[in-house]
Amino acid sequence: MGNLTGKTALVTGSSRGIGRAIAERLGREGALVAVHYSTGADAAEQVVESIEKEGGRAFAVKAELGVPGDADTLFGGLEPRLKDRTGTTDLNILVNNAGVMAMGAPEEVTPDMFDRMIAVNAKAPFFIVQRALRLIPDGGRIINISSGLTRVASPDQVAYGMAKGALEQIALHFSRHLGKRRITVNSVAPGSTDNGSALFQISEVRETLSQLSTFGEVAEPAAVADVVAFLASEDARWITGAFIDASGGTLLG
Ligand code: NAP
Ligand code: 2V4
Repeated sequence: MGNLTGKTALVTGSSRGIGRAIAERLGREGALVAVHYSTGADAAEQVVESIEKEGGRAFAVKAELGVPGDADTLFGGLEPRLKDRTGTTDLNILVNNAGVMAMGAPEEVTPDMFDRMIAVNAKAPFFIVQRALRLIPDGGRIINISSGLTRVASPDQVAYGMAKGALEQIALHFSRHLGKRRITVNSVAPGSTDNGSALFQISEVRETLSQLSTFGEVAEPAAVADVVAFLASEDARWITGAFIDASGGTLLG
C-alpha cells in the first residue's frame, strides 16, 4: 500500500515531462490519478497505461488551458470520471503543472505572447484552484509548479518569470484562506529539468544547463516528482504557503 491509497489527484499537463513523472509517482503511491492533457491524447493514454501497468489507477482528461471556459471544460471532464470510479467527486490533491515556456529577447515579446504566458501559467491555475475548492476535502493538497526563474535572472525568459511570480502568489494567499480546512498550498520550483525536448539532446546546451546546478547535472523529472509526492503526503501536513526550491542548488549563487 502506498501512502496515497484512497486519495485522488489531478495533475495538469501530465501527458509528458515533469507532469508525467508526477502522475506516475502519485499513481505508484496509490492515488487515482487524473492525467490531464491538451493536445497529447496518445501520450496521455500511454501515461495511464504505464500507471496501470504498475498496479495503479488513472484516467485521462482533456482541456486546453489559457482559453475562456478552460476550468469548466477541465472539471466537466474530471467530475463524472471521479464519480464513476470512486462514487464521489472528492479531489484530494491538485497539482498545477501545465505550463508554457518561451525564450527570446525581451525586446521581441509581443502583447499576444505575454497574454498567453499569463493566461496559461497564472490565470488558468488560479481559476482551477477556485473551481477545485468545492471538491477538495479537509486535509487536501494544492501544489503549483513554479520555476527557479522567479529567483535567478534570465532576461530571455522575463515574461515567463513574471507569470511564475504571479503563480507563486497562490500559495501565499490561499494557504491563509484554507488553513482552517487543513488544506496546504505550496509552490515547487524546479531548475533546468530534462523534459524530453530536443533542447536537452544538444550536448553544448545540456552541458551549460548542467553547470547551473551544484550537482553539475540537469534534473530528471522524477527528482521533481519525488518532492511533489512528499508535499502530497501526510508527512508534509505542516508545510503550507512555502516556496520549495527543487532546483538542485541552482539558486545558491
Ligand atoms: P513540457 O514537457 O513542455 O509539458 C507541458 C505539459 O503541459 C504537457 O502535458 C502539455 O500538454 C501541457 N500544456 C502545455 N500548454 C497547455 C495548455 N495551453 N493547455 C493545457 N495543457 C497544456 O513541460 P515541462 O518542462 O515538463 O514543465 C512542466 C512544468 O514545470 C511547467 O509549469 C514548467 O514551467 C515547469 N518547469 C519546467 C522546467 C524545465 O526545465 N523543464 C524548469 C522549471 C519549471 P499537451 O502536450 O497534451 O498539449
Ligand atoms: O534553463 C532553465 C529553465 C528552462 C530551460 O532549461 C529551458 C526550457 C526547458 O525550455 C524551459 C526552462 C524552464 C525553466 O523554468 C527553467 C528554469 O527554471 C531554470 C533554468 C536555468 C536555471 C535556473 C532555473 O530555474
